[in-house]
Amino acid sequence: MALERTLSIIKPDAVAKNVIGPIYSRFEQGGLKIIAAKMVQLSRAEAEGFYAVHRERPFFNALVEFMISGPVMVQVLEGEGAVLKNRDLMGATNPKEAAAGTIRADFADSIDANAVHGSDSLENAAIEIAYFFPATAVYAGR
Ligand code: RTP
Ligand code: MG
Repeated sequence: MALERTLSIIKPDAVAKNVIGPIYSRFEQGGLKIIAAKMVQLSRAEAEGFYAVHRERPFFNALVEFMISGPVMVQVLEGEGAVLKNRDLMGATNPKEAAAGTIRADFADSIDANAVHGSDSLENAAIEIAYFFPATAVYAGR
């Protein structure tokens, strides 16, 4: 497996629930290193741009409204096979279907308020990291 980077977002529901710390522990216990992070309040345009691939989906407006409903915590995670590893730690999109012990099983309320976002491919990870972080903002001094 290769060393990869992926983009993670702790969504407004989980920030409001005060569970950034426990979610960060899941990443770290899963072997992922947080190499950049910032808390941001997304504008509507930023949320729409970030989720542009879903523009035609019926849930798009609800997704954007939710993502701008409060601050989010955005981070770059690095580790062996980080993209899939993070998706495994997150669990299924719908928390009702998420495996026990996953972030969504433990911290998400619904398919809309589902605690975390994670890049779904290495290609999208590079696009999403660049969307939020200039290269100089990512810690590279391992
Ligand atoms: P994410 O992008 O946030 O990491 O979530 P995901 O890959 O697991 O799911 P994705 O298919 O990319 O969908 C993005 C977000 O849209 C909401 N969604 N709602 N009502 C629905 O059928 C539905 N499907 C997706 C979820 O909040 C999902 O995280
Ligand atoms: Mg997705």
